[in-house]
Amino acid sequence: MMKTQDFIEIEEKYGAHNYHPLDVVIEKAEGVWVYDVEGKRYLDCLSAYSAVNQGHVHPEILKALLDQAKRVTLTSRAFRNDQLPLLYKELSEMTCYEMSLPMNSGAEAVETAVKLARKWAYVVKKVPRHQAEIIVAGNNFHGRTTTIISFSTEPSYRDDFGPFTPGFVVVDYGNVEAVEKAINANTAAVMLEPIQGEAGVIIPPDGYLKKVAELCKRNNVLFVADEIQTGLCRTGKLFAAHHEDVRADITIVGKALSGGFYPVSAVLADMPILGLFQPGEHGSTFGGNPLAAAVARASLKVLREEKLAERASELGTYFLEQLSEIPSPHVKEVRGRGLLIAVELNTKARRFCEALKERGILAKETHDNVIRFAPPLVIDKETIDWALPAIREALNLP
Ligand code: IF1
Repeated sequence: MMKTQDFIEIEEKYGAHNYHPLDVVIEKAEGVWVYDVEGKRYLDCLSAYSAVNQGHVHPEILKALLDQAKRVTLTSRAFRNDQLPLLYKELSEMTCYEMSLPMNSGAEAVETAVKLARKWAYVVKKVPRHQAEIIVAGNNFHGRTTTIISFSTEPSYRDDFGPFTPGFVVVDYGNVEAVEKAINANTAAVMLEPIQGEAGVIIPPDGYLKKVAELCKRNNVLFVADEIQTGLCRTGKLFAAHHEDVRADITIVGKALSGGFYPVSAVLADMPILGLFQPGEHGSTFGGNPLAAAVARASLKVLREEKLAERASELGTYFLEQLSEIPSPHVKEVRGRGLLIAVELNTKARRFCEALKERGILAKETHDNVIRFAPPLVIDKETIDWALPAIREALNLP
């Protein structure tokens, strides 16, 4: 029988070392729980970075996947399929955007939004060709492609991978005046995460998103919200921008669009913007395939039917309150919205994540000193109450 250490040795020997995972080897999962190869159970407090908002292996999404896999999985977009139109319609009804464009990974959807904003700038705003600028925020995370890392401010994501794609302007996150100063006649878009996930669950000052959206409107600039991590109920609303009553011109979704079964992402916008793409200008072999569309339809249905936004809001408020009350010499700040919660420490977080793992809770540090608590949205109060004493113990290591 292969044990944890055997799997780790094989992985380290044959796999690229672009990650430093916790040493737990998961073999199955259900709801909020994952199980390792030794049979130990853990509460998943990462949810695959918010991809499994619906909980692991949700039975209804599983059924949709299996049913569709038996019929047809891939047609390419050279032919039509009977699932994609229904996904388009259901996405539109749920998100109130007129149209969408399906891709696979989050990074691909961000790339798609960048191309779309540029095309809009040239065709509609009449920016001189190849002069369009997109304003982004410092400490952003939008993915790993060469264009996206071109405007990353994290040296390890960027420095060894140039030359970079031009056309991006970085301003401080949370500062409206900085955006205002950066806007010029060539500005196509401002692209932001409504809450910066990877930067450590950074919530911008109240009114920031609203003011930036208004600024964009006044200056004929598109407001693009990357809701890949914050969207689809994670923060207690369908989109995190809704906390400030903002409707972005373009919203990007991914991760939980498939409930973790399969990479499915999409760009959402109205006809005057998304209608600009002409046949041949953009595409993907797997984007919008019938298996992806069936899985996405089921994933959206679960978000609606299980009222996961309300659940994230209620349980997130409770979890945040309880975490804030944990006395610990190491905690600097507890912050969050819905079930996207961060505990910022005044010391390195890794050993606390190891201690949590020993106590049956999987959480991952981000940026050295932040622990993220983002369980699947199907978690209940009893499970949070079960976790709290273990978290309290771990946060009080010497
Ligand atoms: C990794 C972080 C989270 C995202 C936003 C686009 C993407 C992501 C707002 C790209 C992806 C993931 C990627 C994953 C770790 C993870 C992450 F810590 F790196 F930043 F979630 F917090 N926009 N985030 O959060 O989506 O192409 O990966 O589907 O290791 O890169 P993708």
